[in-house]
Amino acid sequence: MDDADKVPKVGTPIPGGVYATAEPYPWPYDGNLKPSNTALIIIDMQIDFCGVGGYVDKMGYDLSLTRAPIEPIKKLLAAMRKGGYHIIHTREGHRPDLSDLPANKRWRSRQIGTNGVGIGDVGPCGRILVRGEPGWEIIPDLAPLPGEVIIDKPGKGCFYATDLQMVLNVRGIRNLIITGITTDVCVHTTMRDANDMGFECCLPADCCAATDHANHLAALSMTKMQFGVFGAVTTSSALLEVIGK
Ligand code: C5J
Repeated sequence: MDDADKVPKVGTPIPGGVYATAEPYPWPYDGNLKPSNTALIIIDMQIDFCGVGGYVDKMGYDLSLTRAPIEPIKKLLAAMRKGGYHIIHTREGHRPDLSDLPANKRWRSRQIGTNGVGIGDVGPCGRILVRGEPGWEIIPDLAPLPGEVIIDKPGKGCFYATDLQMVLNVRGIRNLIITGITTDVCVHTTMRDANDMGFECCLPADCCAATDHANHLAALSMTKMQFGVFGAVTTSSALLEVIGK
């Protein structure tokens, strides 16, 4: 046997480890998956992104796309709550006085919104993406329970201008199961930042969605490059196999 034979094959699971089937490697990389070090992050499942009359609806996108992950997330959330995992919800939104809304973000949103209505303006669900308005609320199907962490963010990534990193560190969380909408925007920005900070991330493909399905698929595909450049891609059923039903 020469030295090359002694090196474990790339991606070989560690005996006794706990892994979910995932691509391009069984997740997490070291099989260290347990409730105390793992969080489910549910990103921006707000009426503005997946409800009738919300921001995404006003922009004219197909709501069935951003609503598709609701049921898979619901199932995963129930199992992870039961298993005692950390649950973290996020909401994108701005202060009512719009002091945290960059002018270019507002301008762009007004170009695509119906009749020039954009972020901060009044739509069918109240002022679009403004904290405290009906459209900014998380949908009832995925409403946070008392005691679950909610991160309010003014941008796309969940770390920028929030205390998420501190919350994760204080709780000793290392693994992040990242779900929500949209795959190519808030989900990916968060996964990229988390990966740079050393968190071990996975995306359950059926638990996220984009306003354009091709972008969703591309975001999943780019995650898997370079043997998981940002982490791994899995499914809710693969996670439920190891987390419990
Ligand atoms: C977007 C988000 N797409 N939650 N926000 O503007 O992805």
